[in-house]
Amino acid sequence: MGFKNLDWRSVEIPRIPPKPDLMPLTGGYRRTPVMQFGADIFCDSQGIMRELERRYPEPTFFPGDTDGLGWGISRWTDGPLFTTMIKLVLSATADSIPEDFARDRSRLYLGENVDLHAVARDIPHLISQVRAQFSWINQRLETGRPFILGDKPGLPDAFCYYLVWFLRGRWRGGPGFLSEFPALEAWEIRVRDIGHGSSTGMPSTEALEIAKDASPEFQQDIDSTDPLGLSGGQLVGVTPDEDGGDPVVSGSLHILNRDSIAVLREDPQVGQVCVHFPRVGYRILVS
Ligand SMILES: N[C@@H](CCC(=O)N[C@@H](CS)C(=O)NCC(=O)O)C(=O)O
Repeated sequence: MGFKNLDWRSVEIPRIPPKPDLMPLTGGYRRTPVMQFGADIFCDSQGIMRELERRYPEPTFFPGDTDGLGWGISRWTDGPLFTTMIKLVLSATADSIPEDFARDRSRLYLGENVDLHAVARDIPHLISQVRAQFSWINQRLETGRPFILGDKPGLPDAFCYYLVWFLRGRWRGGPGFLSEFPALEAWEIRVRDIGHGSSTGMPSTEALEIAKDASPEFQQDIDSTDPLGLSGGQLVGVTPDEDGGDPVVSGSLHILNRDSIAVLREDPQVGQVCVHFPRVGYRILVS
């Protein structure tokens, strides 16, 4: 939001389910963040950023003709690197965070019945893995350019920044760990200074009213060459493609292309909504 200098409304949702004012909008998707434009709901930061780039192309998330590269980097930062960091931070904080929160997040990211105390025995190894990967970001920034892609901020800065924010703020060892990387720390301040645009708080019930008063903006658009061979209007389910026990969002297929999936669904509280997901990292289920 800050890169594109946007005015937006911010709705806070509960940290763990139930999330009663989110479910009517997403149809079951429970993760954070989601973005709403009227009756269109965009799930996952990947889907959110793609839509922001489409609506607000300038300044671009892809400065210097770097299209494509940022998405590739996101599969590393949001994938294996994030999972390793989650193991490290959750197991290192297991005794100091609320039990229901620890149970929820370890099931979501590490699978059912994971023993965080057993994971904690691996902390030195986990730190070694994160350390090497953070040193790659640091090396990139040591070249003297202010941002990861060069002179202007772009998608990789956002995808790397939240990891640094997470380590610094959620793990007692974070500040000491990060102090090994001065170029990264200087970049961290530059990205922090970009800020979040201008946001005003909004009650979650107002988000439901907005969806109810709006209609989905998008026409049906199905790629006929898609490998799954699906048709518009077909009943499908969509769920994150990891074993986190995430619920399946069901609806009629409305958009299907290389990068996006969207389903239309009806909800008694908000009427018809269109729920959008990125393609990569999500699985479509057909009954
Ligand atoms: N790939 C997703 C991951 C989202 C994710 O796992 N977010 C965490 C934020 S802590 C979450 O949703 N945790 C569970 C929750 O908020 O209920 C994205 O980039 O948006």
